[in-house]
Amino acid sequence: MRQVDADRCQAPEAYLDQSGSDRGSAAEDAYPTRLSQPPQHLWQTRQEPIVHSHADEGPLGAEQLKRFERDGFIFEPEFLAEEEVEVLKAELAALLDNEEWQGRDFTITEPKSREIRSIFAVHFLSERFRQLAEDPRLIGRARQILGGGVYVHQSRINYKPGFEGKGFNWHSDFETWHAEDGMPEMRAVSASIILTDNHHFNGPLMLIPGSHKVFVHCLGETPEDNHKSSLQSQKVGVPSRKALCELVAERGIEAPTGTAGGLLMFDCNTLHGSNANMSPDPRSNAFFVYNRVDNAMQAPYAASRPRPEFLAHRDDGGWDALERTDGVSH
Ligand SMILES: O=C(O)CCC(=O)C(=O)O
Repeated sequence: MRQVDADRCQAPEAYLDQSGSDRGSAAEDAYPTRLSQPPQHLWQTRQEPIVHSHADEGPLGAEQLKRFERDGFIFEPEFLAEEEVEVLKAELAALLDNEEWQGRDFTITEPKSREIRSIFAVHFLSERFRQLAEDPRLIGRARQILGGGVYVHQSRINYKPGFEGKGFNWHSDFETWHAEDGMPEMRAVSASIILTDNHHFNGPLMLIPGSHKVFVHCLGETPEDNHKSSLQSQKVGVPSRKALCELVAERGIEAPTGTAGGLLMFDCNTLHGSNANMSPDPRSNAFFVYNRVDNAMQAPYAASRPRPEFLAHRDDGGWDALERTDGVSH
C-alpha cells in the first residue's frame, strides 16, 4: 500500500454545505449522492454485475473480459486502421471549423478562453461519427459487456489542443448520469477512440483500476443548470480527497497510451480524469456511451430537472441540432 499525505486527503471545505440535510429521495435511491452532509461511509458496493455475458459470444475474448471485470477498462491498441483514423481526423477538423456549431450549447469552450473543449452529440452532427457509433465492432463489444440491446446515450469529442487543453477532474460518469440525467443502474459502457496519439504528456485519460466496483458518494447538492459550468470544470460530483486517496493507495492509477486508432472501453462507474495538455501535441478522443435499452432515464436522482438532450439521448431517438433545447427553432 502506498503512503499518502494525510493532510492532502481531507475534503476541501468548499464541497460541504453545512446548512441542509440529505436529500429526501435518498431512502429509495440505490446510489445516494450529491449529499449535503458527509456520509457515514465513503462508498458502497456496486449492485449490478460488471460483465453480463461470456467470451464465446464474442467479440471480446475471455482474457479481455476478465480484465474488464477486474479493472473496469480494457485498451485495444491499433483498433482502427490508419486510413479510418485519417478520415475521422478530417471529420473532426470539419466539425471544429463549422461556424454553425460554434457558440451552441452542445459546443463547450474552455473556462477562460474560446478554445473548444468538447463537442457533444457528434453522432448526430456528423454522418461519419454516426457510422462509427453504429460500427458493429463497437456495438458488439458493448452488447457483450452489457448483455443486451444498447443505444447511444451520449457522444462527444474532447479536444485538447497543444499547450491549451485543460484537464478533467476525477469523477465517475455514472455518478453524474444518475444524479443529473436519471440513469437508474450501472448498465452502461463508454467506448473511447483515440483520434490523436495519446502519450504521457498530452493529457491522456487516467483511470483508477477497480474503482468501478464501488460507488463513491459525493458531497454537495447539484446547483441549478450545473452542466453549464461542470462541463468546463467539474466541482460537484467529484469524489472526496479522502476517498480518492484511499482508492489510489490501494489500486493505483493507469493511463493507457498509444497511437491514434486505439480503443479504450471503460465501465460507466470507473473513476477517471485527466491532466492539462502541456505538450505541443494535440490530444483528441471521441467517446460513445452505450446504455442498455432497459436502463432508460428516469427523473434525475439528485437534480431539480433533467439536463438537455444533447447530454442524454433517448433510445427512440432523433435529436436535431437546429432545435434549441427549449423547442424553439434556432
Ligand atoms: O477527455 C478527457 O481527458 C476526460 C474525459 C472525461 O472524463 C469525460 O468527458 O467525462
